[in-house]
Amino acid sequence: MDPDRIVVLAGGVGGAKFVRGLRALGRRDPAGSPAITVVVNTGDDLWLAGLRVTPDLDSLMYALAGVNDDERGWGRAGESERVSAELTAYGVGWPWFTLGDLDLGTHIARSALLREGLPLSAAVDRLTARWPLDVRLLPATDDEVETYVVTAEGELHFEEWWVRTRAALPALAFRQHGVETATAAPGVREAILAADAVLLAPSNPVVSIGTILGIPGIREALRDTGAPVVGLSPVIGGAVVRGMADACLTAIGVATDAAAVARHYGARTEGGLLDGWLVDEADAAAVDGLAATGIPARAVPLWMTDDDATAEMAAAALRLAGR
Ligand code: FO1
Repeated sequence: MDPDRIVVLAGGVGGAKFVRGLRALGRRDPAGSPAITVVVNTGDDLWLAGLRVTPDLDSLMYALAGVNDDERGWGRAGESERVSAELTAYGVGWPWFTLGDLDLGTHIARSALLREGLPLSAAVDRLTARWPLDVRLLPATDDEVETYVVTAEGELHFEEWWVRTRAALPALAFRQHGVETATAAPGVREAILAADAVLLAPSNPVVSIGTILGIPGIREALRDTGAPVVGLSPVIGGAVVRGMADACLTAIGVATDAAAVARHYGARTEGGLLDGWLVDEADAAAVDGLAATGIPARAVPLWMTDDDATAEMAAAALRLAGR
């Protein structure tokens, strides 16, 4: 039978771990190894030191290539920072946003391809061709749609809010600059409509998954696809697994709670997104309530401690999707 066509909506750090586990699942059964397409958040992207930097696409590319810095969750393993020190000495870029030497190789290559006139999705194909990822990465859009955070001190690019202030400045709102005129990247809608299953990775529901959903055409494709849509909670036991997703959830009035995030995405039968939702065993008590609101749920271990654990989560999500 055709391998399943699975589409994952994902951000960077959590998304990378999840997709690596989903890929590992396929390797267990090569006969049925799924064809995986990841629609990746591009709202964190920015021009810095004259280069186009795409954090979430890079986290996924590096993690799937096995060249990522596993501790930090971003950037390259074995990195050095000689050029970054020079940029800081010249006062170019952000001294608090480190662009490592190997990482700069990626940003220079991408910027060169973009300057040749390639759209971002074509540049991603060129960069990822260097490694056998076994996974297709698609930017959510080829247009520059950047997330800005409205704070009492004015609007900051997401990366400035996230990295320089460590999300300490309360986010009053999130704005996607340029989203009104953006379109989904080539292949995104088609992949969602042709999918056998669509998974929402345990990424930040506001600035990663939410940003993808905000790109015109993507939410409609999710409504129209014949594929079941199943999400995995990024919140375990009332706390986010990593990062500052709770600061983002609070900003949009959503409780940092596995069931609250599911309700935020909404039941597909009620016009929302979800045909199913996975919570961690710590949140098993939420399962019945979610079913009562039209969201079938299961409680399974959701800690992505390694590829095997993550593969089990992915298998549970596909089972819930009725694969
Ligand atoms: N995160 C940090 O906390 N400090 C940094 O200096 C930093 C630099 C950086 C450079 C390139 C890149 O692609 C990502 C980088 N990140 C850094 C991580 C980034 O904030 C995250 O990958 C996402 O944007 C949030 O999920």
